[in-house]
Amino acid sequence: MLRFQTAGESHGQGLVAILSGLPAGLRVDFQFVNRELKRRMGGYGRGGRMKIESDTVQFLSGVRHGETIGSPIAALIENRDWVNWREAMAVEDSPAASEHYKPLDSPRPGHADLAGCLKFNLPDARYVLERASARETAARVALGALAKLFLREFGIEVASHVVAVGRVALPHHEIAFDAILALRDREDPVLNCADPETEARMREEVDRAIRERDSVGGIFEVVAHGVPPGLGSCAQWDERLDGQLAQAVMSIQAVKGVEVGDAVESAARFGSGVHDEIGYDRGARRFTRRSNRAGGIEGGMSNGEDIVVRGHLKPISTLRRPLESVDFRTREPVKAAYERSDVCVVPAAGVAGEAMVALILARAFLEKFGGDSMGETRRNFEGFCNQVRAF
Ligand code: EPS
Repeated sequence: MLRFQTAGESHGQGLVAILSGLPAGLRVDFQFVNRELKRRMGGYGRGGRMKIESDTVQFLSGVRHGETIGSPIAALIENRDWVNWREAMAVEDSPAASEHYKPLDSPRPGHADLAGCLKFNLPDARYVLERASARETAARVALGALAKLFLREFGIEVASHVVAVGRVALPHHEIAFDAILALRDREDPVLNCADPETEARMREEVDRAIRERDSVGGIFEVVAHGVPPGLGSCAQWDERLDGQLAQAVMSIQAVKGVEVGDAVESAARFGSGVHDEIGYDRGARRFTRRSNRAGGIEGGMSNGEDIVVRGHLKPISTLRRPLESVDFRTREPVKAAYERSDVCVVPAAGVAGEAMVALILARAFLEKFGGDSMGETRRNFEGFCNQVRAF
């Protein structure tokens, strides 16, 4: 079974992650993994922190001579900002602490500050925000890159694009998969939107948030192309692929809603205008669809069409124009804390979304096809493909 966990605080020494269950014999393209980390750092509306960091991964175990060996893979990404915080984190009343470490005791509405302090019985929200921070998604992206390399061996690619920033939305959703995939090679992702005219308006929306000392959310869409039918299952609630994807994408910091296919639009339509009619291509010996409003999943199982998952992001909760809060010590009304922050993170969240979708698909793939080595997994996969062709 493919499993992973992450550890690390935003201003601690670094982030670590362990992935176990990948078969032996998968070639690891280190440049690809680091390029994925770089993509996550980019996008218009990022704050000062990203000028400090330069995320790269070190694999401490599980990879030898550029290939997986079947043992757990441990990954490390160092925090460059740690240099500024090292002393402050170690000794609370050091000179560095007074410079860098100000207790955060006016919790920000929308952030983990208040709920986390109440839960862990901590007096200072900084202890909570360190782990709640979206910095943690760097670790997920490193592991997600490995999941992508694994899926790629079976002809599956996962990519994302931004379909809305604030009030500006992509007017049509029929962006070809190749156009979404091509966004990955951009030097500067800007807002990771495949339509230049919409992207320019999205940029204006971010500028407006900056001008108004505010923040802005939006919607990213992750598309997985080349997924075989039969991943996930209708047999049990927790085996349903859409349920697993929804949890994975919802777990990304600032995501407050997850949509599979055209779920939101479909809820307002009659069934005849929603379900994807079925055809058959005798030449290719495969079932076909004229539309993909189901987002590639029916009955909790992949149906062979592109898997489409959207994450709806709330705006970042650290505001230059802070909302009302209460001081932890005096219980008097105060403005919520402000500190260095991003204004818009929708493209970065999309990269984290790709990682989560890739990890869940890789897990579902290995549940179906198994295998301790790539050769074994491939044999099992090809056997199933032959069965589907002969159906
Ligand atoms: C974050 C606050 C900012 C973001 C951070 C998430 O960090 P800092 O407080 O160091 O300026 O930049 O995101 C990342 C560091 C990252 O790598 O994505 C928050 O409060 O959640």
